[in-house]
Amino acid sequence: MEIGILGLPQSGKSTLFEIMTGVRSREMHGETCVKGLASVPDARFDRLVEIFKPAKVSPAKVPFSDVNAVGEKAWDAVRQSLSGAEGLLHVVDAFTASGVPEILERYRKLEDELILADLMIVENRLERLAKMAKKPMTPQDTLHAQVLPRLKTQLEAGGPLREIALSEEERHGLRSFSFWTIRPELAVVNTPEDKPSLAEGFAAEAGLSVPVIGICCAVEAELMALAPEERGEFLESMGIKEAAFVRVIRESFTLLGRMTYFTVGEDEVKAWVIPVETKAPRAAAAIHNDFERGFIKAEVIGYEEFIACGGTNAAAKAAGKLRLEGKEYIVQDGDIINFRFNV
Ligand SMILES: Nc1nc2c(ncn2[C@@H]2O[C@H](COP(=O)(O)OP(=O)(O)OP(=O)(O)O)[C@@H](O)[C@H]2O)c(=O)[nH]1
Ligand SMILES: [Mg+2]
Repeated sequence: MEIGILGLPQSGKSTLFEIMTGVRSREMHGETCVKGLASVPDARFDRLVEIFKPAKVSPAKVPFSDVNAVGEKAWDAVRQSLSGAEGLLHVVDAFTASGVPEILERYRKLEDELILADLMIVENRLERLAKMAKKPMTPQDTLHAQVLPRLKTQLEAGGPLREIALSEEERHGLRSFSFWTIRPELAVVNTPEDKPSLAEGFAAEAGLSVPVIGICCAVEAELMALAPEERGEFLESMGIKEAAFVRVIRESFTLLGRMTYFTVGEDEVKAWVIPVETKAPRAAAAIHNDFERGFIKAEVIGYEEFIACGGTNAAAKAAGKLRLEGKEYIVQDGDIINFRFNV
């Protein structure tokens, strides 16, 4: 699981990356691809930390990648560095734009390049398939021959591949292409300080099928340069309830279809990241592979319920709210779990 940051040159990619991860990518000269982890903000997690006061605090993390590439080979470097990224964060410079039309133009410029890059891959593959028409086809070839013309039509019409309905099998068969536009995307509009409304203007005009978040990176970089205890006051003085980068991280996390469950105790409170719809033994494997093999039961209580019955393990147990779940249980977002296993 990883999110790649994309955008035209000087759009604020590294600034946003630093705000979210604390890693100073702009100062890492010579490193093409810089990786960093952003903690996923979660009020439930913070509350659990308050309750248990653990020795160790481990929030959920999302890895982001920022690419430092200039010159002729920049595009190749970006492609290579981000080939493994599951999702994309497309940063658009609105802080030097004259208005919504120019922001749209900038967004389209990169989006069209991505569409073109995908189209070239599709055309190459279709050409090769046409040449081997008389040879026996593998199941993979057959799948490509069936699906790729549909993708070609979409790309030629200027549409991203993520808008096409694909079966799980088709999606799997297309994985090796690492298409840009098949991956989930979040558009981030980097607005000028005095015109945050440009982001809504852009979202309304663009009519995209991807989520759009507005952020003023300059202001939020200032915020993060402050000591943590001064940040609340700064936000208040700006009339902001929550920093926008927090929403960017949270939305990125959701974009990849991930959720969290918690393990709690005095030694550690930890948020574990798993795909939605994960069954209990698989969820246990996030902690340790042995937990999946030796899975017996999961002791589960939902976060809300845990808080409602007093916010302690003893109270939850006394109220009979701890459920014992088996192998088929699908873990829910916010579950507090204690696995019973045998290895
Ligand atoms: N006024 C203003 N300037 C910004 C904002 N965000 C970034 N900048 C400035 O724009 C310049 C480029 O920012 P970067 O974060 O390095 O942009 P980038 O997309 O990583 O640039 P490249 O990696 O060179 O493509 C820097 O001088 C930033 O200080 C913003 O919200 N407002
Ligand atoms: Mg940069």
